[in-house]
Amino acid sequence: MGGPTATLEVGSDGVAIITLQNPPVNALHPAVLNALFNCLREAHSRQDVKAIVVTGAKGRFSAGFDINQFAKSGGGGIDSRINDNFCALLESGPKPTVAAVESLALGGGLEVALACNARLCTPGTKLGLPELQLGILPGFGGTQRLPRLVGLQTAAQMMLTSAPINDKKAAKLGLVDAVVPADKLLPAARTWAAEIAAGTKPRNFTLYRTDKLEPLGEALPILEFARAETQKRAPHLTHPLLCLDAIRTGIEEGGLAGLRQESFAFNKAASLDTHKALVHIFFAQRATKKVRGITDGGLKPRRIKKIAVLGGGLMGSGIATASALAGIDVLLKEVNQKFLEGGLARIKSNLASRVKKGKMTQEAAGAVFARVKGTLDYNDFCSVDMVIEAVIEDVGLKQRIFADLEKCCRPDCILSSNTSTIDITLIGAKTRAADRIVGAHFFSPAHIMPLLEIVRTDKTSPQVVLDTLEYGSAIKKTPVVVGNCTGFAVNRVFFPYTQAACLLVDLGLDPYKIDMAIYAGFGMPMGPFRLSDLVGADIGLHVGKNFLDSFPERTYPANLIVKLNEAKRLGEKTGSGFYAYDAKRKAKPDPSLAPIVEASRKASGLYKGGKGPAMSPQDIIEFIFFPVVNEGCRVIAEGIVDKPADLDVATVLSMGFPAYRGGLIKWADLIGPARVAERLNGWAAQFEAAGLAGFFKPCDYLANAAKNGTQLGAGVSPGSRM
Ligand code: 3H9
Repeated sequence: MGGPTATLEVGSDGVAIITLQNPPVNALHPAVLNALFNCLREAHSRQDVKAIVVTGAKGRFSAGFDINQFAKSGGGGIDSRINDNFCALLESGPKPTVAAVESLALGGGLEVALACNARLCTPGTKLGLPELQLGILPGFGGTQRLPRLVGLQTAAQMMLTSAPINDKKAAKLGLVDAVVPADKLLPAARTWAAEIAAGTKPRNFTLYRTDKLEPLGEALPILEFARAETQKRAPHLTHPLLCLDAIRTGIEEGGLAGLRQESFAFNKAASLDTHKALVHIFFAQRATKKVRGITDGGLKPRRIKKIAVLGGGLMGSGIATASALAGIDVLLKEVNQKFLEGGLARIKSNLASRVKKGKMTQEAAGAVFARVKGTLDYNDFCSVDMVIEAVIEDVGLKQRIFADLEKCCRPDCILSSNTSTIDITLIGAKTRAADRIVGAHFFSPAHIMPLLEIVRTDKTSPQVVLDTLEYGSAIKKTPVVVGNCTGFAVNRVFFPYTQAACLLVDLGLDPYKIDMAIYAGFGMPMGPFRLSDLVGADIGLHVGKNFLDSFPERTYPANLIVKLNEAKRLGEKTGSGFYAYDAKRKAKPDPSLAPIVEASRKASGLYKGGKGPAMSPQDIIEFIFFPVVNEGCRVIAEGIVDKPADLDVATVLSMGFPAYRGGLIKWADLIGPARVAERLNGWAAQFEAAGLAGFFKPCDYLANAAKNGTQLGAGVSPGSRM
């Protein structure tokens, strides 16, 4: 079993089989590409070979270029000596080539197949060019060959969305020539290749085809429309436009000119921070499931087959929905029949909405719903592997529930709480089951939001953390293991977010201008005030109080949220908050907010009149996010996250921090810790007299990175404090 390579085997039928070998996904490591090139040269030169089949080892064709190479290059672009001559040899060498594609052909993997003279695939195969997801574009001719096989409109859409298509669609579009069962794939590909060699099947040279391309008069408007839409949808991104440039050159000047433009565009995209950020997130997301002391020992996860959810409210019903969708049996417990029916109805409605969106059939939704059983007592709790408590945030109530659970569940049952604010240790204080108690913090709506914070205490057993990780993956969440502290990781890191925004308003800035800077200028899904309206000002006040109690030295007591509560403007749910909401919940700036803003400014004592300090959108972004970075650094230093990259994933998947900025800590590293610390120190000095220096002062972890020129993301957590 050597390293990454490609091997050549010539059969008695004169067909050479070249196998890409780099399991598990046969990523195209430079060694694989060089071996592919050498195999092709040998096959083309051998007298006993009349045709060539390219396939992948161990049931998978290829997931594309080896993304580790991008990470290794530090994002400065991959080695320009990467051998891409194999494409020309595949397409136009002396012998015909056929790709035998099993299971997946993505990115460079699909590009290898596109360069072959024909393609066969197995049922269930996924084919796509997802490079844009990594901040680059297809670099092995995909921008030229895909449009020539499936038409410009479809190809542009496949590249711009990064979404793969299945075998059926691929066959319909002409992307593959036939779909063949896995056990017949190689024999069928051999025959196909031999027939091309014999002249009984045509040999297609995709790069030189034009029959599938829309006429120029249609093609250019398609590209212009795609460009306008892309700029509207992703105004911060350059690489999709570079991809469209390469496609356009090919359409206007031919495939060879298109290849040259593709190469230029690829190198340009690979040099941008967006690429570094997205590659970082790709690996960081997969690494959240690898936790020191949990997954690196000999422990084996136990499968969670049945759970009980306590509370059928918005969170409980969402958790039950996600679990039932993953094939897990669910017991939903409520305190009375009316609440139970309400909870079950919410689950039904969650499933109905999936049916409406075409994500599942009515029949499948019925089968999922049948996995959920309602109950008003603990009688069946001895049959469950895990309980998730999702009742109101009342410590006394939760303690009573956990004491009951200890009595009626099996001794190996995991007892978890979905609390977002209460100390997990406190919740289990009235039990002797501390080793089985863990936080399972979902984000609303729980059946849709992809993140699951798994909160371990200093007593939670590694086995319980491992099982909960497994459960998180099973229900298709990205699980991130965090320590037990106020706000855990996500809420803790984001507490200065709204507070800094409120501080800016108290200084005289317009709240809508602030929201615009964060939304349109930075790329968050919404600004802090729109978010506050979505969450509810009452919840904001409650959570803010928690932080004030826990971290009084660095909390800005946001008057604005207090005043909104006094005015009963709680946000979307009351029809007004920072914004006014119409019947369709569309937000509009609201002039009647002015007296509340005025009252808050007066109470703060910070307002000096006029429109406040002159600040550019970038200043606003830094004023709001640098304190968030600072708190993120404390979370890393305290070992609340297993590794800094976990915080990047958590901020992307919870608050919608743009993935193309790499998540909170990667973003700060790309800016440079020294600059972040310098600005924070500046504000700390500026606001010292107002007693707000603590809100800005860089923590030791950040200050040290700034001083030593190290990266925040490079810091290894000293082990969870829990
Ligand atoms: C490209 O091709 C550029 C070219 O056009 C031009 C270049 C000049 N490389 O996701 P999983 C690893 S760019 C290296 O957990 P799944 C992955 O990290 C590439 N490693 O499994 C993981 O490792 P570990 C364009 C890769 O079944 C393991 O494989 N292609 C690559 O849920 C299993 O992965 C893409 O963007 C790779 N290309 O999903 C495809 N792919 O076990 C990206 C995977 O150590 N990949 N790994 O954590 C995917 O979308 C999914 O991984 C895939 C499998 C669907 C393939």
